[in-house]
Amino acid sequence: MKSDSVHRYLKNKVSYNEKIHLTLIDPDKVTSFEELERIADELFSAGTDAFLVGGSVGVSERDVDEVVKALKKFNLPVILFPGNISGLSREADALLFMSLLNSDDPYFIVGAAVLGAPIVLRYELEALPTAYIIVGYGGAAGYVGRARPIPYEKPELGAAYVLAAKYLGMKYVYLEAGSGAPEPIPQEFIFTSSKVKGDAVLIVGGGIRTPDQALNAVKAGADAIVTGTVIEKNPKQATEIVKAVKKYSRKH
Ligand code: 1GP
Repeated sequence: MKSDSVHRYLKNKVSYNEKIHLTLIDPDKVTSFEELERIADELFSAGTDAFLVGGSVGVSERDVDEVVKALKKFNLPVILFPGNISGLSREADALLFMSLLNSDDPYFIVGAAVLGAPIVLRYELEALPTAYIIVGYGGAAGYVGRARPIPYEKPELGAAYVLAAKYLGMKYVYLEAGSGAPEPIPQEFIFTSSKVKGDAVLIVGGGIRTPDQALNAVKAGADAIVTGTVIEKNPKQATEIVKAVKKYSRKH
């Protein structure tokens, strides 16, 4: 999978109005590979569309390699979601090639991308150009990335970032509340962003713990939702979220 096939795979789903579920695995949180494969198998059977692999803290390239190799067995795209250049792996299919648009630090806006780009070329990874926008709580991603998170009460500010991302030619926009956010991004915020996103794929994550919260996000206009923490804390519930998203897709 070394051309634009992951992008085509995801865009094809969006074009049929299918909502995408992305399973996020943080290599720093993996304690047992047997357990990882068991949970990944359940999520695969429930219909998750792809795996994201990444984290903000404590992730080495070797850790990422091992997790990616374990997930490749499922015949789904494995997409890197790197917190830094140590989050790259030649074993993956693609990566969210990100600019953290609302960081105050040029390193996270473009510096890490510059350092990582030659590695992406050498590893022949498919780059998915992604505007990463941190909202509300922000979590470790917001703290490490020196973001100024956009308040949940300011959807118009979020929409201005999304519009800027569109004009910059970003194909993906990721609204991130931060891993373990106490509350997911409100519907009005997602809706306002979805109205201006154009052809970009709108990814929403952070704090989604229940099927209802996942459905709220897709009903408000998210093309894809990400769940991470709930997979670690309550894999059964995570499976229910995947089923709910895929069932909604079939009905709409
Ligand atoms: C974090 O958006 C992801 O980068 C997922 O967040 O861990 O809260 O599901 P959760």
